[in-house]
Amino acid sequence: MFSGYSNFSGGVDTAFAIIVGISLFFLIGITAVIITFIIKYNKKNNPVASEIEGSNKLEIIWTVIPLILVLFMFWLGWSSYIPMRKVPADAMKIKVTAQMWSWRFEYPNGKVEDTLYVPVNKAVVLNMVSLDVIHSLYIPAFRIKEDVVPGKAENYMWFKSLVPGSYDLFCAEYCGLRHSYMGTIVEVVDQGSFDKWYASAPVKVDSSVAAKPGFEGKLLSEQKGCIACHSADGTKIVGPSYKGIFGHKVTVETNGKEREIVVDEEYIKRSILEPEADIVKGFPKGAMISYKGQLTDEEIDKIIEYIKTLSEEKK
Ligand code: HEC
Ligand SMILES: [Cu+2]
Repeated sequence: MFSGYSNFSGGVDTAFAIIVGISLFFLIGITAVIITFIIKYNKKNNPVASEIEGSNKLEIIWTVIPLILVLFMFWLGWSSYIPMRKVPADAMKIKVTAQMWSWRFEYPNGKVEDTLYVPVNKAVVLNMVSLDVIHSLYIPAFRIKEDVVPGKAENYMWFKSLVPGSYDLFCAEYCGLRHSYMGTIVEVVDQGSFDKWYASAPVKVDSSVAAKPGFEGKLLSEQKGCIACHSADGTKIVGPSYKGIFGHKVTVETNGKEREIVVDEEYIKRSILEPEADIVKGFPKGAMISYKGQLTDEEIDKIIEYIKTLSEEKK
């Protein structure tokens, strides 16, 4: 009935249109009956109340027909849902990591991106994990959505895109303060461009930029999603800004007691690995999760170097 942008859009749109059609039919039909009865049985047209006996025939009709209709609607949904759970064996596997408030896509060759690149007309399966709360990956144009439940082993969905272009990808599960920022793009490209992109170096870095101190730490902050909560310009988002903290005093709560501490390498490292150890005054406990196992010591050092550069101009 419809074609659309993915192999599933047709089935979903058809089911939607048919169900809306049936609902409209009954909305109009029932309204018409109500109006007819209001006119037919009002005081003027029907001064003496009429007693109407029940009718078995009518009751059977209005039970059986809707029963068949709802079973038909169920079948419509079910038959377009089942193929969504059957992943073709040759589907390209992409690992998706959801985190407050970003998406990360990892390809079989190790390439990592925050935009989902897929070749047109090729089956793609997204194997999804969440590092914190429940997120939900939603691509409206493809008519697919699947929750990403933390701790659940198998969150997956698959699709085949049909038309090259850029499509919105959203998080459809309210997941906190910056939930609305948790969106990105699906880029559907032809196989040739995809192969070229796939073979290119994972991160394109201009060496003159890379040489600047803190550059790699900045990149890591973006890739790991720290920037969702920590700004570099003094703005308070969910956590304190990185700007000007290094070498300065901060009031934290440790084991329920307030104390002042100077921000140094050790403190930053502890803040990243054990965010619950020292809670910065005025910020919520438990908002930041531990990055133990997600960042190597070397990467933490790079982030520290980056945070240091944000304090230099202040001194
Ligand atoms: C979900 C939001 C969130 C994310 C993501 C997040 N943090 Fe935090 N962070 C916080 C909050 C809230 C605090 C303040 C409470 C506390 O100390 O635990 C904090 C505190 C900190 C502090 C101490 C800051 C200070 O002023 O003393 C550092 C350093 C830090 N985070 C680094 C990081 C790094 C590096 C990452 C990424 C690897 C990261 N954070 C990701 C929310 C977040
Ligand atoms: Cu989310």
